[in-house]
Amino acid sequence: MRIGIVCYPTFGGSGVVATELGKALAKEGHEIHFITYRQPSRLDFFSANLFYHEVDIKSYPLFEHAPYELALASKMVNVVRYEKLDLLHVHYAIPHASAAYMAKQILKTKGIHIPVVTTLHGTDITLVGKDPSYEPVVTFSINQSDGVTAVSEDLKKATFDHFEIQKEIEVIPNFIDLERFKRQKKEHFKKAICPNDEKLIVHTSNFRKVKRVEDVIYVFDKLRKVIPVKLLLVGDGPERDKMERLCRELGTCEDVRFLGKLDAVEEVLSVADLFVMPSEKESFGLAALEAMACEVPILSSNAGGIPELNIDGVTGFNCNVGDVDTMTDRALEILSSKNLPGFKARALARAKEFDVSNILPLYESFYKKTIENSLETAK
Ligand code: GMT
Repeated sequence: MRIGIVCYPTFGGSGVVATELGKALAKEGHEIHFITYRQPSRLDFFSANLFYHEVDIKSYPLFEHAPYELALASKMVNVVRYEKLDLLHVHYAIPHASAAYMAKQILKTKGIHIPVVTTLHGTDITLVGKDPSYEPVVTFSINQSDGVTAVSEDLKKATFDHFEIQKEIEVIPNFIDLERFKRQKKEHFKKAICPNDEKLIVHTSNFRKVKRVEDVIYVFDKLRKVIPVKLLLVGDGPERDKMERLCRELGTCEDVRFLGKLDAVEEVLSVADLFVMPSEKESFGLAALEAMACEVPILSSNAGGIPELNIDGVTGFNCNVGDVDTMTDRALEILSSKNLPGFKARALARAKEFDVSNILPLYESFYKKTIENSLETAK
């Protein structure tokens, strides 16, 4: 198939899933055309089946906000037309699903039919999408998509709860490349961070409010009063300064390191003993899956779709959002030398269920079904 993939080319989960999906599809022989405003961060190599089309967002003194959606829709029209695409797959509803709708209508006037698949990732539904300033467009463009997928059962339910959706939604979970995400021998790195064999806690995120990074720090602060521990915080975002201040207030700075955005996050995960994801909302929790693939148990909140991934008492624990006391108790349970090896092994076993080789065929058959159904409807 010739597939156009539209996504945010950032470190965010939806961009990562879209990029990895495109790469995996290309390996299977499909021709993949990325349509984004910047080269996606994990797409910096040559492959015969991968193409990149940059959305050129022209500004003009009259515009206070450059019209991204129009530039994107125009680019989609041209790529579908000249590259003869079979399908457009847009990731994150805002504004990608409505731009795809516009492109589809323009192409129709040229006698070209293009089926559109929209994948809902999380905040496009649970936070931004349901805001009254976007809701009508989000509802309309989901209903106009030829196929809709969501990354968890919980996100599917939230979509039906918050929007008037007449479409079926297929759940296709996030996936992981176990070739890349696996525990590597990085003993020298572990020794440098934990010279006295401390347990290593890791959190990775985009430091948005919804991630509740402060809970990671509060849990860590309680833990370090009981056992020797160190904390690595990977990623960057709006809450980072506040979190650095909190560490200073709590006096934890000497045991905490902020590493910023990292490409090779698997190297850090390879030396971790516990991954903490206390999010307020989280449709799936790709970062937790990456940790599990590196044999790291998960201490998480029970928000959104996280419990569909992190099995309570098996691969880690799920606690109520903000309940840092219970989180600390659970962390101690996981980190005890009696329990830790079992949690690590079960985290890996669970991650294997989400291997890309299991999930890719779900997307391929969804594409085929969507193309067939949309051709029927277009007749
Ligand atoms: O994690 C983020 O905030 C980024 C966000 C995105 O849309 O880029 O991630 C969402 O999509 C990921 C991939 O499907 C999911 O694994 C994350 O759980 C989800 N984030 C939230 O729901 C907050």
